Amino acid sequence: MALARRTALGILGAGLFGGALLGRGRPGAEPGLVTMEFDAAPHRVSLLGREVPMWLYGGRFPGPAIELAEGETLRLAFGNRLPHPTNLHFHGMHIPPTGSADNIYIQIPPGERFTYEFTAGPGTAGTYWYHPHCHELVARQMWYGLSGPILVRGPLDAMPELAAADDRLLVLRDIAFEGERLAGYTVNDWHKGKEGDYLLVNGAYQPEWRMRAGSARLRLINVANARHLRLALSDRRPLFLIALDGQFLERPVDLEEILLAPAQRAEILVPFEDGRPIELLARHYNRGAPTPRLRNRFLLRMLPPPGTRPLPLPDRLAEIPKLDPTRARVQRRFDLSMFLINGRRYRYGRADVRARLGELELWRVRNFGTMDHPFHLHTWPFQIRRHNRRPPAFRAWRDTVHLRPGDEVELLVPLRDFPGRTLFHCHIAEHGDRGMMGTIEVTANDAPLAPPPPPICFAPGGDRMPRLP
Ligand SMILES: [Cu+2]
Repeated sequence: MALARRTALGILGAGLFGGALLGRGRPGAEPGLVTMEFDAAPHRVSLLGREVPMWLYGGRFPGPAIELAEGETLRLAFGNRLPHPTNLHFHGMHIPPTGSADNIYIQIPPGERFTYEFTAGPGTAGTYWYHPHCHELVARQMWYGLSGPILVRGPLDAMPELAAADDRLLVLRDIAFEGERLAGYTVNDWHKGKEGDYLLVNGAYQPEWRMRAGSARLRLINVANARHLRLALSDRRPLFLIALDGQFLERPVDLEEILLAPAQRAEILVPFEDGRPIELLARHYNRGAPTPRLRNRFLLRMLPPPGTRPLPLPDRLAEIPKLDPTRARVQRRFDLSMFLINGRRYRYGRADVRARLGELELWRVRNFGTMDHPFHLHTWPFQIRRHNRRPPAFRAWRDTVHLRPGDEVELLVPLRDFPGRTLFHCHIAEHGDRGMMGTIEVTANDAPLAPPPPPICFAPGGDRMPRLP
């Protein structure tokens, strides 16, 4: 029974990635257990006519899709075959920040292995991603290829309007070359965040996909280090937003475009109205820093199947509880400026926020910088109460909120379920590595947590990547 279902999911998984064959969960010996195994290692990748050295998960670019159903446990045997330490962060997932789950204090030296294990709880269905979180090495490890998608399925996916759509994962990032290599780091990259001039979808440049249904469900993940993606469809067709940062909305929202800051996800439904091909476009976006001009006019072309009709839109999706701000007894403020949060640079192990498990907190985050900063909190999804004093147009769970210069957001943060020590930070990867990050400790009884293990991740120095093969 479990075997049959996993097999079915697996076949679907291959299609989800636009036909690419992927490493994926195998049926475990125990019911509800999905086992996977992959390493981070140097590989050469064919990209736009070049053979470029990169660092990859499981030899794939992007990394293998992790697919789970709510209630299932992932056991992932992970090996580090890089010449420097690394680890894994499961971005956006509401799982413990401790033990062998989303614990960024696990640091895996070169040549060693670690087995991650966690359970996707009820209500976690959605689109997430994984990447390294070894401080000061994050940006380079991501730029040179280390990230991959996570997909959790749940009961809502069985709705006829969703189940019949052509369900696809789109791992989006930019890239740049310097001869036969990926472009190396410059001093300026460490200031503004590293960007490229080509946009890729699942590692492919401007792919053409033959679609299999009258509507597509596109699970968009921005894994870029710094590139903000202002996405739209050709012919100014509307897109129907159904999920943000992995979590379903209450009902589809009709939009002309969507902005995805680094690390953010969105799921959209695209009806193929008239059988004409549709392109996914990235419009120019000014994030307060000079941005390399993109060479692509479009990211992806979708060719609808002949003779099919678009599926109806679902009219109800998830129930999202309304959080009561008067219940938020703890209020905090987070002032972002260049590479600092509340005037401080990240220091490993220093508790910048001490909080109590079970509290609902109100966080006011302000951007005093001259460039956009996406603010990310691990472990606990939050709701935006107000953005620049205005309530958002619709309710949503988020894990990364995007702030333009001068912006102020108020977040309602329920610190539920999982005590432990973890991070909040700017998700421009270079800004995080430069210290635009802080530590939050959440405990049930205010007792201090044991100190974290000594750090081993810190970069060997220099602004070039650690040596490639
Ligand atoms: Cu930033």
